Amino acid sequence: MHRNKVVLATHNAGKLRELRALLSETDLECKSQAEYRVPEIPETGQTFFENALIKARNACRYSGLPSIADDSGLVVDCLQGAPGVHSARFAGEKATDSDNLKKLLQAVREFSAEERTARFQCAMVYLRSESDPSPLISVGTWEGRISMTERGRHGFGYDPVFLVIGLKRTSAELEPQEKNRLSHRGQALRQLVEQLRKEYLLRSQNTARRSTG
Ligand code: ITT
Repeated sequence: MHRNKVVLATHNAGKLRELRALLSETDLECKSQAEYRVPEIPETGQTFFENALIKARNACRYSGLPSIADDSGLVVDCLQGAPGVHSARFAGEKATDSDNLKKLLQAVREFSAEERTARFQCAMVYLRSESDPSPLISVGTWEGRISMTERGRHGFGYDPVFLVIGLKRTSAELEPQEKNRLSHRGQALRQLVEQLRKEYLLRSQNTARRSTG
């Protein structure tokens, strides 16, 4: 059977791992953008959605295939929503996860545990081609609090300081499957896959109708 190919438009190895795991139960054939030498593109948007579209369009342009992109970040209430769309580069252009974590813990150190409410947000898009005028879109939000110290070894980015609401663990202390079941990215991707299933079903019904018709 023909499998639908899709390029996962990210340079972030942690994200790529999570997206692949979540899509492994579909019949989509996932390609990394490295396979098509897709160059990084500046994320100049003011919203998660604008940036997701910029990345997805860039991947379609270089691969000639449909693509999925996610733009995500951590929104911290006592920091007026920072780091937000700047999460990947909070501590500077070349910042590592560890630099960003240090800067965040420093920035929230004067706030109490109750004041450290935060959420991960994710905007996801599926673009059929570079000029697709109606991408499939979805969002996910995951509520939590910023912890006082780093804990856990799983995940990536801000996971070691994100205390999940209702659990006494950080998202870095969750097994990968559990994180995917709860996370902003998991929520957004499941909604996107639902929309894709409908689209593929319609497409195959139309093809069958044409060939019998
Ligand atoms: P791509 O743009 O190539 O996908 P990126 O890391 O630059 O990679 P974003 O611009 O979407 O991706 O920035 C997302 C940042 O937000 C990411 O680098 C982390 O710092 C943080 N982040 C997003 N989702 C996260 C998660 O599930 N766990 C921990 N941190 C996360």
